[in-house]
Amino acid sequence: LRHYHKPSRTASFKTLTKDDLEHFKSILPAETILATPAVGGSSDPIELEGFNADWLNKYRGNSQLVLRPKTTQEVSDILKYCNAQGIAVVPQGGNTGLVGGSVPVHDEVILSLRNMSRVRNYDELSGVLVCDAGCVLEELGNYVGERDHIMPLDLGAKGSCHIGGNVATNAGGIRFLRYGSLHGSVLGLEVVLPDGTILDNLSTLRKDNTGYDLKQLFIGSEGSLGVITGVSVITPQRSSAVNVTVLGVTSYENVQRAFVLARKRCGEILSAYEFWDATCMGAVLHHQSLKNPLSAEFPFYVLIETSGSNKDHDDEKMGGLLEELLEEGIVEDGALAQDDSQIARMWTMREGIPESLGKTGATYKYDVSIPIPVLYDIVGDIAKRLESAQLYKPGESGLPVKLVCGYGHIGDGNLHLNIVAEKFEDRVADIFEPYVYEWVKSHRGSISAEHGVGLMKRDHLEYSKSPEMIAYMKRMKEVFDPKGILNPYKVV
Ligand code: FAD
Ligand code: 2HG
Ligand code: ZN
Repeated sequence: LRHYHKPSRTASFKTLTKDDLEHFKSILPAETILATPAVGGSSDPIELEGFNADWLNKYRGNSQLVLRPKTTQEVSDILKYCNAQGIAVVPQGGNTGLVGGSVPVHDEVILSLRNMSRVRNYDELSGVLVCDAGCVLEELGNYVGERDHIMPLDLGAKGSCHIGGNVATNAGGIRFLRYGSLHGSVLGLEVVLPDGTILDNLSTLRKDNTGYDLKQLFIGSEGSLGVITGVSVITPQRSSAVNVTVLGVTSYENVQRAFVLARKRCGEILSAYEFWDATCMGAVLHHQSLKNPLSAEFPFYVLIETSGSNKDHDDEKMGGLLEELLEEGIVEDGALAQDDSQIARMWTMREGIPESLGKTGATYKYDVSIPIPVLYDIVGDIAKRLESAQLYKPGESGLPVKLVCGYGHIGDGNLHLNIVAEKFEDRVADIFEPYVYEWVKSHRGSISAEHGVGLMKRDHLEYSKSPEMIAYMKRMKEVFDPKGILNPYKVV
């Protein structure tokens, strides 16, 4: 496919030999190595499939060796050897990334962090958690939940993604509106550089202005500068009162008006403001066995969550907001969750969208930041272009494109434009690429709000970054990874 061509293999990277495998056996426990007969091992290639293919089933590598170290020292020993030998390596967390960054492009060694999943320390006074990078986000949420705290980020992939992967992608998610970016809540990192150097920057301090804040470079570096092995992160107090409502809205204009009013009336307790359109709702209701909590279908749905410490106060505020939204005619209908299971179901309705679209067909994903007033325009625009090209007609089956839809973190100015097709093919992608990127650039937006660059957007950075910035990014890559062995072909 023209749109997803694989960069050719860098000829100078070493092709693995039996001697390399023998070396890895000498530095790692046997059970942490998966090696196929092609490199002298005995693992069935099928065992490596889940490491070679991405969540979207769109990007696929051909690695014959997966290493799953248990300690930071083992990560260091692996990288030191790979760097000296010129062996390319792709760091992998939960493999839920959506831009082709977490799987090899060719035969890179996969360095999986999944065996590094220990909580190292938790300070209940400060709420600072220090843990291994391979801890699964949901498990950390349970751990701090038992201590009356929450993780500062949450996302649909929480059951599989690792905190190290979250940091490596600077994941946003549904708590961003309230708790901000990982650039603020990550207090320290332990990182192994490509030459094996262990950078111990695992600080637990809130404030530390001793010069350049190196850890920030690794947040969002997508495995291109170093392997994150440890994370120190501040966890907020859990709110005792949580309210969630799902609203039916007839226009995008009113989705915005409701956001303004929600901030005005509930600003200090507002913890999420998410939206999705009728097409997403159709897919999620079909695939998640959920029922629409509203009395009718609407063009747009909004989920508002409040989190505070006084139930009576919060109930009164949320109730007042709902009343005003209905009275003003900003929303047509609203359902307020009455208990925790209804709250969970409403969240599944929002968080189940990516999975439901994935079950519908091959999904093209664009994750853009655009000023809120024009954020949704691109969805209708793309649908029209596909219709003109006779590739799509809303509600009609048998055409190459099945669905065009939009959803996302509207409170953060972040839209997820998804186009679901029968299969990935150039005549479809030609209609919206590079059109989407040009459109985003014309609004001074970002072509990646939260999913990163990976392989998918590596050649499109110029739509969001100046040539000078890209040149400095490349220089940074050279400083940390002069031989370019770490996650090659990605990011820059
Ligand atoms: P992987 O997918 O394994 O890796 C992602 C990238 O990070 C790769 O480039 C990899 O090389 C690198 N990497 C992973 N671990 C390390 C490490 N320890 N050291 C160095 N580099 C590493 N993203 C959002 O921002 N917001 C969302 O709301 C959101 N929702 C999602 C919902 C679903 C259903 C899915 C499938 C994905 C979603 N994502 C979202 C995308 C994704 O970025 C996140 O799921 C997550 O942050 C990736 O973590 P991971 O452990 O799976 O990393
Ligand atoms: C979400 O917000 C995720 O649900 C995934 O970021 C978005 O799959 C997508 O396009
Ligand atoms: Zn998202």
